[in-house]
Amino acid sequence: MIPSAESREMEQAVATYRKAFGGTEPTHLSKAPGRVNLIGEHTDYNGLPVFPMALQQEVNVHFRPRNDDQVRFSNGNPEFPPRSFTLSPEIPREETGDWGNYLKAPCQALVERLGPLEGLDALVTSTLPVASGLSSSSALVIAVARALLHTNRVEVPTLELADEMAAAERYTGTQGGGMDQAISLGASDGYASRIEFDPLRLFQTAVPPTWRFIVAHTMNRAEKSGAAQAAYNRRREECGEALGLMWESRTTDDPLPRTPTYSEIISSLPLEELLALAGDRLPPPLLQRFRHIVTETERVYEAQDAMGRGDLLTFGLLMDASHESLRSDYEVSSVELDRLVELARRGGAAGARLTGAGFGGCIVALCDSRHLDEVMAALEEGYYQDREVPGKLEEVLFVARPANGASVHPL
Ligand code: NG1
Repeated sequence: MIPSAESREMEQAVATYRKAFGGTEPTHLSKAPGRVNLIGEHTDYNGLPVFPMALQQEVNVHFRPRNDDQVRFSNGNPEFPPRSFTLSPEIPREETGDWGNYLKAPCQALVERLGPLEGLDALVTSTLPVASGLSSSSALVIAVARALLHTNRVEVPTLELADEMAAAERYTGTQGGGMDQAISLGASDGYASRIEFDPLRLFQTAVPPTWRFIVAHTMNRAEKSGAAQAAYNRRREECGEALGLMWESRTTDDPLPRTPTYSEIISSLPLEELLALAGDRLPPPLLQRFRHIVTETERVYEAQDAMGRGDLLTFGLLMDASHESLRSDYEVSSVELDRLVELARRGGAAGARLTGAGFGGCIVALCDSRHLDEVMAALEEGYYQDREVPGKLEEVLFVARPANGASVHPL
C-alpha cells in the first residue's frame, strides 16, 4: 500500500504523465530511496565497509510498459529535458553530465544480461536534492532498473541486482563503489546497514529510537556528473597507487600478504603497525589517502558497535574523527561543509561529518531527541538565515528517518 500522505503528489504526477504521454496513464510506480551515509566514506570502492541508511526522500518512476523496444522518459523537474532511446546492449551515451545517462546505464546493463527487452513510457519525479551526496543518481538507476524488470516480468535477486547496477552506473563516467545501489535496494525501515563487499552483504542494526540524524545541505552541488567527477575518480586512482606502492616495497620477510587488497592488508597487521609501515613506504598525498582509508574502516566497525549498544557519545566522536580525516587527509571537504559541521557541534550535536563524496553536498549530524531543536536552530540561524534557500527550508535541512529499500506498486 502507498501511504496516503503521498496521494496529492501522486495525482499531480499522474496528470503530468498524461500531458507528457498523449493522455495515457501510468500503470505502476517504481520507488527507490536515496541514502545518508552515517560513516565509512570513500571506502566502498576499495572493497571496504560502509554504514548508511536509506532515506524517506526518494526517486519515483511512474511507468507504463510498451510492447516494443522503445524507452521514453519525461521528468517532473524542467531542468531535465525528455529523453528517449532504443533498448540495446550498446546504447550511445549522452554528453557527460546529462541525466539521460542515468536512464541508459541500467537499461543497457539489463539488455546485456537478459537479451532483448520491451520498453516503457515513464515520468521521473524526486524528493531528493540533486547532486547533494544523498545518492539521487543511484536512486534513479535503481528505480529505472526495477521498472524495466517489472515491465518484462523478470526477477533478479536483490544483492545480484545491486552489484550489477553498481557496475552499470560506471557507464556515466564515475568510477563509483557499490554502497548506494546496495542500500537503495536492501534497506529496512528503522535500520542502518553495514555493507560489506566482495561478496556483497548487509548487516543491519536498529537505529536507537531517541537518536536523530540531521541532514544539512550546503546548497553547493557536488556534480559527480560534472566537475567533481575527475576529483572523485582521482581519489580512487590514488588509493590504487598507494596499495601498489605498499606492495612493491615488500621485503623478503614482509608482514604484508602476497595478494594485496585493502581488506587483506588491514586484517594482516594491527592498525598502528600498518600506519608505521605506510609512513616508510608512501609519499604524500598517497600516505594521507591510505591513512584515511584504513582508519575510516576501523571507525565503521566501532560505530556499528556503538549504535548496537546505544552509545551516542562514542558514535558522535567517531563521526567527528571521520570528518577530520576526510578534511585533512582525503581533502574532500569545503569551507561550507566545515562551517555546517562546526555549527551542528556548537548547537549540541554529539558529532557531525560531511556525508557522501564531499566536494559540496551535505553534512550529517547526530544528536539525542532532547537536543534536536537546539541543533536545528543553530544550523538555521548560523547558515540558512543569511543565504537564499531555493525551495523550502525542510528540503535542505531535515531529520533523516531510516526507510525501506526500493519497491514497485501497481496503480
Ligand atoms: P555520492 O555521495 O552519492 O556521490 C559517491 C559514490 C559512493 C561512495 C561515496 C563516497 C557513486 C554512485 N557513489 O556517493 O559509491 O564512494 O561517493 O563514500 O559513485
